[in-house]
Amino acid sequence: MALERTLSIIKPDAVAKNVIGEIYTRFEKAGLKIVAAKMKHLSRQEAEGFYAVHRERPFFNALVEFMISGPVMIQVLEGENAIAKNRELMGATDPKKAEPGTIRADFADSIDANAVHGSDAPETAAVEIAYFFSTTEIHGR
Ligand code: RTP
Ligand code: MG
Repeated sequence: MALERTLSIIKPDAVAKNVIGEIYTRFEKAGLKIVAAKMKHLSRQEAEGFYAVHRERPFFNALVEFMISGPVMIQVLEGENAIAKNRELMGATDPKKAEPGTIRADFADSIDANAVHGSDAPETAAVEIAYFFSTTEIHGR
């Protein structure tokens, strides 16, 4: 297994629910290290750019509106197999389909307000990390 980095976002619904710490604990207990972090209220332009791959999808506008509805907590997670490990911790996109004990099963209310984002592949992880962090802001191995 390779040491990887992935981009994680705690979305506005979970920040509003005051569960940043509980979600961080899950990352840490799973062996994922938080090597960069910032809280940010995304502008519309930032949210649209971040989710540009979904621009043509019917849910794009709702997704952007939701992502700018309040502050988010953005972090880089580092660890063995970090991308897949984080996706496992997150659970399925639709919380109704998420495995019990996953972040989305426990904290998400709907497919739109689904608590967390996580990169889905090494290529997207690299792009998404660079979207929010400069190399000097990342304190990994
Ligand atoms: P994310 O990118 O946020 O980590 O979520 P994901 O990979 O599990 O899901 P993705 O397919 O990348 O979709 C991005 C976000 O768009 C919203 N979505 N809504 N109404 C719908 O059918 C629908 N499908 C996706 C979700 O909030 C999803 O997290
Ligand atoms: Mg995705």
